[in-house]
Amino acid sequence: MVTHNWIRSLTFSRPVLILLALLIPQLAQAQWQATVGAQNGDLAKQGMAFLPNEMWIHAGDSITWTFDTAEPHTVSFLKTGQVRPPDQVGCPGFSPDGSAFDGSACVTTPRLKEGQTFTVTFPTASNFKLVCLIHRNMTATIHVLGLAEPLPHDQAFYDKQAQQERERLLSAIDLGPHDQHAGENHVNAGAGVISATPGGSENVVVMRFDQDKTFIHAGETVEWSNSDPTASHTITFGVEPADPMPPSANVTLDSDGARHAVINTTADNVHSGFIVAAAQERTGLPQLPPGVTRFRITFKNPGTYPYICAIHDELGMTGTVIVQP
Ligand SMILES: [Cu+2]
Repeated sequence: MVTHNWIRSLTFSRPVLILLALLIPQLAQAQWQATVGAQNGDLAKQGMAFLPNEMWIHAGDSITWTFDTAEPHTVSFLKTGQVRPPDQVGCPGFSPDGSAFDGSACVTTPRLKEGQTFTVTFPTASNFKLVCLIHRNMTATIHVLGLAEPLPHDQAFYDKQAQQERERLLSAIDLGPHDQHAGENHVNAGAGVISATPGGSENVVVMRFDQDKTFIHAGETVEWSNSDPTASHTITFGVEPADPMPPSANVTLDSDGARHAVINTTADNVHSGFIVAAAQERTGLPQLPPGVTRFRITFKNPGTYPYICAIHDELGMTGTVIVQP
C-alpha cells in the first residue's frame, strides 16, 4: 500500500491519478498482506479463518497470504460452478506462487503451514470467493475494483481487522464440557463454533480431550463425544491406521448409533474412525443420516491405556485412560 499512499500524498486531481496509473502500471500495483489461520500458544485452539476475510483491492494488485498455524490450510480460488475437489487433488494440480486469478481457471495451493506464503495477482475487476479446501467453513471475499474507483481501506486497516478477528475467534469457545448427555465416565473430544462476517464464514476448533487422564474401574465404559459442528476427531488406542476415516474391525454399533469397542489388554488396537457431525444440510443434495458423534470403550482389565486423536495428535490432542481394579 506504500504506492497508493504515496500517490495520494501528492495533490493530483483524479483524472491525473488515473492517467498516472495507466501510464505507469507498476505504480498502481499494490502488494497487500493477509494471514491464514490463527492459533493460541499451546496450539489447542485453531482458528480456521482468512484474516481479514474481506478485502477491496485494485485490478493488477496482488495479495500475499502468510500461513500462521501448525494446522494446515489452502488458499484456493475455484471457478464459479466448479465442483469442490479434495485438497489433495487441487485444481487438479497446484498453482505456482504468484499465479494470476481472473475467474477463468482455478488457482490453489497444496496444504501449507506456518511460515509459508502464497501470492495471487488479480488482473481483472470482479468479486471472487476464496476458500480453504480442507476446512469447509473457511471462506473469504476479494473485491477487485477498477483503477478509477477509490479503495475503502489501507493495509493498516486490514492489519487491525485481522488482529481483532483473530482475538474474537480464539476467545469464542473454551474447552468443554459441551455435552449435557454426558455421564460420569465421559471425555469431551473436541468442540467448535462457526461464525461469519459479510466476507464469509470462519470457525474455531478446540483440539483437545477435556481431560488428560480418565480414571475408571475394570468393567466400566468410557464415552467420548465430539461437539464440533464440522471437525472430525478420532480416539485411537495402539497402532495408528494408515486411513483414519473408517473404524477398526473390532468396533461395533450401539442401538443409539454410537460406536463401541472392548479393550482387554494394553496391547489391543482400537480405532474409532472419524467421530464427526453430519455434513451441513444443503438444498438440492441428498439427505444424509445423523453423524457418528459418540464413541464408547469398555475396559475389561486394569492398566494404563494411552490414546491419541490420529488427526490432531501433533497439536497435542492426546489422553490416557487409567483402569483400576
Ligand atoms: Cu482431533
